Amino acid sequence: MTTLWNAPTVSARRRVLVGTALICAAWIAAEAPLQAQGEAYIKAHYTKFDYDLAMRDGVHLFTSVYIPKEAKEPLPIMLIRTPYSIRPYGEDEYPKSLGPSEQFAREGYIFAYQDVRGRFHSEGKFEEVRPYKVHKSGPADTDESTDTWDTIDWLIKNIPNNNGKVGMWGISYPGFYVSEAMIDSHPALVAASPQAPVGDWFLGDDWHHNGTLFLAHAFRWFTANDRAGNDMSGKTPQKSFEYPGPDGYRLFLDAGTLSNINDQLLQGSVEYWKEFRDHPDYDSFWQERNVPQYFKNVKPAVLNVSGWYDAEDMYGALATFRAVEKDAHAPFNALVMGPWFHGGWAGTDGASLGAVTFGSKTAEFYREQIEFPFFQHFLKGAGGGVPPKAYVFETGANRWRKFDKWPPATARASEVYLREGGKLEFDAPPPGPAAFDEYSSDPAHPVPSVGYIANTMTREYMVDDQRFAATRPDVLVYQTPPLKNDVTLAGPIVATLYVSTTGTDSDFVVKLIDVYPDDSPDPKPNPANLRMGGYEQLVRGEPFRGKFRNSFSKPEPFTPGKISKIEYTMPDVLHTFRRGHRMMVQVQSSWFPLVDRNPQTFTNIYKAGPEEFQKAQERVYRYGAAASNLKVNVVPNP
Ligand code: PG9
Repeated sequence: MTTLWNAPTVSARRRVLVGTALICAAWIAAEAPLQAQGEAYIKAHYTKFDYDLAMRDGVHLFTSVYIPKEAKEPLPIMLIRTPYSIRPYGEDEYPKSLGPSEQFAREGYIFAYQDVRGRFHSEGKFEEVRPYKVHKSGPADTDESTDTWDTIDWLIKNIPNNNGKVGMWGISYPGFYVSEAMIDSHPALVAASPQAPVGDWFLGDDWHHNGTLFLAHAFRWFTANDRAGNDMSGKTPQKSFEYPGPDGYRLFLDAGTLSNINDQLLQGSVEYWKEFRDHPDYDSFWQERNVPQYFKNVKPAVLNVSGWYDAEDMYGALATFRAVEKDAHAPFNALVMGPWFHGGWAGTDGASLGAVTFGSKTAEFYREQIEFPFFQHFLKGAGGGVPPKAYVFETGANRWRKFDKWPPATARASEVYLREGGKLEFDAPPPGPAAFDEYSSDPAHPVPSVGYIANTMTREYMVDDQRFAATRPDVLVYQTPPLKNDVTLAGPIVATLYVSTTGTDSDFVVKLIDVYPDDSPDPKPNPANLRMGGYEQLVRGEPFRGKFRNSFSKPEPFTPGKISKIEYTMPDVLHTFRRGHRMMVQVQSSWFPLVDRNPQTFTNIYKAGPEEFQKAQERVYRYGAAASNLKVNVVPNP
């Protein structure tokens, strides 16, 4: 047995000893493995070394390396790069856990944690989702891909007893850094797991979905993480916004316009708000931050992970999987989707979300049977083999499915149509005459995004009961009769709407819902007083900003009263509507405060004044030439 008590040879600028144990931000908790060993275990089995690693342009990145005290063989290195602080700082301070889950420390991997450029103890200038530089003129030209390359190069040359293989993992923002590492990657990076990585900040991740602003989420995240005056020493907790009360709907509605939210609530303290305001369309600023376009000749094995109910970066996970698949160079590329909220696969047992239960501890299963074996296989040549192309949890039926293609090869394209009398049918409506349903959309009374009081985007909103919305006059409801057989949908859902509006811009929100039978049992015990009979579980919901219907880069006003087609792709599902359940679709023009309000006037909404917010009469058409529908893939049941 080799004893690794000696410090590795240090060619980094200096070793540093700083700080004490520190902060615990709510969003980081999601990443902490549930069954962490505890600080005492880590301290007993690992020795910590701190380095300032010089990048090619001379900027130093702060890196803590944890080395097992005993090892039987050369070991792989697990690297994570984060903007959220690699606390605790100081070589005598140890965290409660290391790696993606407790198995990794028990197995005895080497771990390297790094503050990215410009964050906490690292030098340089931080840039949100720093774009990859396609053309580099010299060593001064760095990006996250080069910073990772330089880090890995130093680690494998200087950390003793490593086996020359590096694995990377990270959830959300750290997932973005894994994606960047996969571009022009260092040859030692052999296994990469981008977990809910940012893929595109305008089309579907975090701040924007199809051009709408995810207001409640952006407001909370920026105030907690990137606001003037935030403490970057890593010694004290960062201060998030002090909400005056629990009611975000009231807070944001009373503030009125987005400019007021910036001026009055944020008091201009979030510098990034300027980017929102100056780039209201999908211009080159956002386009160069689209990460998946850069995946060319990907070399590491890739495990893409996210949750069906990941409200933040499910788009990025699916887009990353598809781009690596299309590139077709990676030695391995697989997709894992479970019934999880953002990061729930790392921080919970995955047995339930909100009112919905999944029949087993799905996240534990993932950590033990999918994630750990993946890294064992590619970093140590050990374990029981690799996961299939798609290892995906089928919600509704509550079982794991394995497919060798995603969406599954057996999936058959089908359409489900909005029909007269609130019906939802697999048969198209008759050719004519023109038929539609209509509602009045009033920005002064937007449809709430949840049926309870909350001041931020909630973890469970993506499975919440939609009965509160179904009863509103500004929400259209279409549903099937109780199903005679199970219906399983797999893959993306394309919403095709034929609409007209009396305004010049409007949002449309499409929600696909699983309606439970009236006799569905309530949980026992039932402390939250859930009523599951007739529960309307959101399966997938996405908004679309109408002015982008022909191009995200060149918005166009609606011609009042003229029928226009809106077509957009909603993120994938694997969901079974059980026999006796109904399929339901709801259509509405606001989803507040999850999504900012559309003034229903063609304008730059970030600068819009109160006078531009006006009521509009919306029509959704449902006849031959204008047959609004959802395009789905139906999978035969085994
Ligand atoms: N979804 C969060 C995020 C990612 C990237 C940038 C900013 C925020 C996160 O949970 O990290």
